[in-house]
Amino acid sequence: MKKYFTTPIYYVNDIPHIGHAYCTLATDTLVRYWRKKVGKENVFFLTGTDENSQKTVDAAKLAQKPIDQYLNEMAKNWRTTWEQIGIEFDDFVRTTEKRHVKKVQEIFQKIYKKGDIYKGKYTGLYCTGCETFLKESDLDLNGHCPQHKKPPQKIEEENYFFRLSHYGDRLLEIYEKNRGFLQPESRRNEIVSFIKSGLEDISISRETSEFGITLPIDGKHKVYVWFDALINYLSGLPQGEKNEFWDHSCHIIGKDITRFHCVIWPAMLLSAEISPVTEVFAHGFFTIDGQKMSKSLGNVVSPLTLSEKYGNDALRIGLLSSFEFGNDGDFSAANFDNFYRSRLAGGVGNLFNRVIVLVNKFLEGKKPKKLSIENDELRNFEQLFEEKKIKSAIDYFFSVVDSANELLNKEEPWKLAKVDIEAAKNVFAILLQKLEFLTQMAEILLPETYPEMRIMLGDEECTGEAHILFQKTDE
Ligand code: ME8
Repeated sequence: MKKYFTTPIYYVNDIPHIGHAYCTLATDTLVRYWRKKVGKENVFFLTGTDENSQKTVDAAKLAQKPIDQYLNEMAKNWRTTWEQIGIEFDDFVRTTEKRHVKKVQEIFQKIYKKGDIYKGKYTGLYCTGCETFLKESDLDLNGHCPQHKKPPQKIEEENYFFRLSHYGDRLLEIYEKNRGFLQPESRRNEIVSFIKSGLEDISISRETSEFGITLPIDGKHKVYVWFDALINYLSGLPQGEKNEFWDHSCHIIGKDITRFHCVIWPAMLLSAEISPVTEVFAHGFFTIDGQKMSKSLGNVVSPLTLSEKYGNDALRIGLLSSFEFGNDGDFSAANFDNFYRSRLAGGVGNLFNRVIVLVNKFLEGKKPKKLSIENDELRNFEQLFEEKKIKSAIDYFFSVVDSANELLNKEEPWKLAKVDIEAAKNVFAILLQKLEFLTQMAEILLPETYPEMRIMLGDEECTGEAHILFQKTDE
């Protein structure tokens, strides 16, 4: 079985914040689940950067840097941030790379030959924040883009268009045949009714762009950033659509970019006669203390700040346990800190330390007879992962931590060992079994703590040395 996972390729006009980290960590966690299940070589994980957009050009000007230098620095920043927080991608694609430019031109030519690209005049309202044209009806009461709170630019230019309007029925057929094409279900319903309301052709080139991939049929035009960016999913996979991974693709994205991924992208693929993507999962957005994360509010949180203070595993599991994958939610520094203290340091860390210290003390580290793990327990966890219910899988993990801590407090094996060593051994056997189970789940949920848990659990015969898994942080 093969699995191909992707994240959005992020704009490089700014550095990563925890919204981007949330999506990338969620994808990395799903990837880890599948790597463990079907083998590392059967999973391909792609991420990268979206560089050919007007906002990048503007950001480079603001930073007073030549565009190439700016792009190289920013792409490196994104890549190393992901490496620092423990993301294990198989490839990182940049839309300024040759392999990408070549693929965009190839796909463009295919769609052009099919007769799905034509030249026309366009008058419209362009928002550089969204990198898309907006309709009058999309604007707020002030005539501003509702997301970016800025007036869009009025643009009149000659553009090339893609005949998206021809693909409504075939897109609906995809939704009909493949129930899982877009998840969660609520997003699917939104997009299906959007398609049913009738699709318009879209502009896919810009005459005025200063930067980007030149149209192979007209040197004056640059390929529109979204038409260009979506193709990363093919250019970043060796041999693109010919790679067997392609037929097992899953795009993880935020709900803000579903129309691009679930209407335009499959239509482009249909036109280029490439089989459509298998699955798209659109996750929700979170606010910070109830407010939208934005530079102007000054509440943007860097994933590196959290990982430096609490560690990569805390960042991962803390973000992913805040709300169910697919829903919207909120993030607050106070809740995060509380989660670290009570669930990680006080919960998992304390449990491992207590059990191993006790077994080392009362049984001289010799493991009592091994109890095997119930298959049902593992299957529950796997089921949640297959449904991408990451938060529920984390809750399940902590329910095992809690039940182990309760058992420890109830049975008090340190007292029992003094009066009935056989009874104490039984309690320790159950506790060690629970620790083993938690360690297996931690390989996916807490990948940097996992090796330390293994060391504490020791080998078949004996436990290892006890130590603190989650250090106390400064106030
Ligand atoms: O849209 N909560 O890139 P982008 C959760 N380049 N997730 C959030 C978030 C928040 N508050 N803010 C951002 C682009 N995200 C295009 C993509 S793909 C072919 C091109 C996440 O840098 C979420 O996953 O604006 C969202 O979809 C993504 O960042 C947008 O990143």
